[in-house]
Amino acid sequence: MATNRTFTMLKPDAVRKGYIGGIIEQITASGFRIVAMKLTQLTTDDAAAFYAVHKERPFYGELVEYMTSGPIVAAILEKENAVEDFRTLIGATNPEEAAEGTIRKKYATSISENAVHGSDSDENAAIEGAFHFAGREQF
Ligand code: IDP
Repeated sequence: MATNRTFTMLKPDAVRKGYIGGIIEQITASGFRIVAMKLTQLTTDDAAAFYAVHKERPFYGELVEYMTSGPIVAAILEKENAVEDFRTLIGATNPEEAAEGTIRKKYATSISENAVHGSDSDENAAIEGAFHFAGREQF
C-alpha cells in the first residue's frame, strides 16, 4: 500500500544558485506539506552510503563528490500518493528530457547536477527520511 510521505534533497547546485525559495514554493503550491526540513551538508561517508545502490555505476565517484560540494536542503514531504506525485513534479533525471514546468526542467544544470532528489519508492522514502531526521524532527 502506498504511504503518503516522500523524501527530497535540494542538491548543492540548486542551493548555490539561490533556488531554495523558488523550489520550495513550487513544492508547497503543488500540495505537499513539509513534515521535516533542514539545511545541512553531506560528508563523503554520508553521500557514499546514501547512493550505495549506484556504486557500480561509472558516475558514482562524480556523484559523491558533487553531493558533498556544498550545503543541501533535506526534507520530508507529505501528500496523498507522495512518491509518485513528487517524481512527476521533479521530472526526468536528465533535465533535457524533463517535461516543461517540472522542477528539473526549470532549475537543473545537467544530468548530474539536477537540482533535486526524490525517493523512488515508499520503502526508500522511509529509509532516506530516517537517514536524515530523528523522529522528534518530523512533524
Ligand atoms: P533519479 O535521481 O532521477 O532517481 P538515479 O538514476 O537514481 O536518478 O540517479 C541518481 C542521481 O545520480 C541522479 O539524480 C543524478 O544526480 C546522478 N546521475 C544519474 N545518471 C547520471 C549520469 O548518467 N551521469 C551523471 N550523473 C548521473
